[in-house]
Amino acid sequence: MKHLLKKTGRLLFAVFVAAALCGCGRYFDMEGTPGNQRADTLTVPANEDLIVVGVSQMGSESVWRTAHTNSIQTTFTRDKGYFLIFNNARQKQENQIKAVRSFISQQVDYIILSPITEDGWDTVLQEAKDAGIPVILTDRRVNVCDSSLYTTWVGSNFLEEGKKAGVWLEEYLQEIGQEQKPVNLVVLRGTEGSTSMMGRTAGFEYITRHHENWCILESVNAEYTTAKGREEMKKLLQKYNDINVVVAQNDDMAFGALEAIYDAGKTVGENGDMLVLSFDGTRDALKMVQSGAISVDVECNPDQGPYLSMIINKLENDAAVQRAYYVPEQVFTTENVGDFIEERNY
Ligand code: GZL
Repeated sequence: MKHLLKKTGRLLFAVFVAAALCGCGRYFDMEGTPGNQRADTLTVPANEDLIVVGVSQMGSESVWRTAHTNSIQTTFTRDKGYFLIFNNARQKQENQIKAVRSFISQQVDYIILSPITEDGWDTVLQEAKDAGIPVILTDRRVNVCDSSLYTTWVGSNFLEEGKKAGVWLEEYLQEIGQEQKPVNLVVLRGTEGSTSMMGRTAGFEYITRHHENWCILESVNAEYTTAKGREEMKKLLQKYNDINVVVAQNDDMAFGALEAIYDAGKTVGENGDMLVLSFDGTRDALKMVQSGAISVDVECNPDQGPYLSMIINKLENDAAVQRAYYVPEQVFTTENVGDFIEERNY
């Protein structure tokens, strides 16, 4: 298998490092990358035929991210034949770049990258390519000049997610006979420059453009966090007294927005002052869909670990892989949420 050849190289590399540092065949995080969730030094027993996978996760900004991390960490385990080197970049691209360089210097077999934003990856991904290490993207995408700098990508169709939220609102307004009435919306956007934010924004706006009576009063960056969602929603409520719909591009921002709405003495839901639309579909949010506080939650599926290991298995056996793998997703409403909430494990 491919990584066996690399393993020999790694062993020689590890012996060299060990000899130099009187270690014992240990892997070092050569950059001392901050936020590394694993020990700075790792030991891959020489007698184990493990596939070494370096994972650069952008951070832990949301419940969804935690579930995404959990899916990866429960997939790439030693009993399944992997040695996982996992790094949490704490929302900083420069930490992700350092982590990727550390993986390259440790000559891992594969690099898995969940890029916080799309731009700024050409140089370090070229270094990975030059080192002969395949890079697999998960969740968000990268904007690079040479698409051969990564092997494939696993994630969601964010444009469709945005459209799904818009279509739900269209159908809801028709059901209550208000499809012609003016609708004032505010948008809490996710991380600037992220694939998910750009896709959801474009998808929702595609639907908005079909309704002259829909007006997006303001769209603000709330960074996918509850704190920023609360802070930005408070400002919007102070600025506008006629908000009909809040589009929160993830559940964490929706939670913060709801706090600000309640603090302002406003109500939400079918008979409230405004509707809250959200994305991700985390368990706590689905409880709010069940209660009507959140009107619709467009699922974003974080369970991408199994797809990533399927891809690595294909690559290990020189099998062809697709350029993209889309995870299955649905839309949760008060009508159907009861069928799914119990099985929600995040
Ligand atoms: C979506 C992912 C987003 C989630 C947020 O794939 O990029 O980032 O919707 C997370 O919860 O922070």
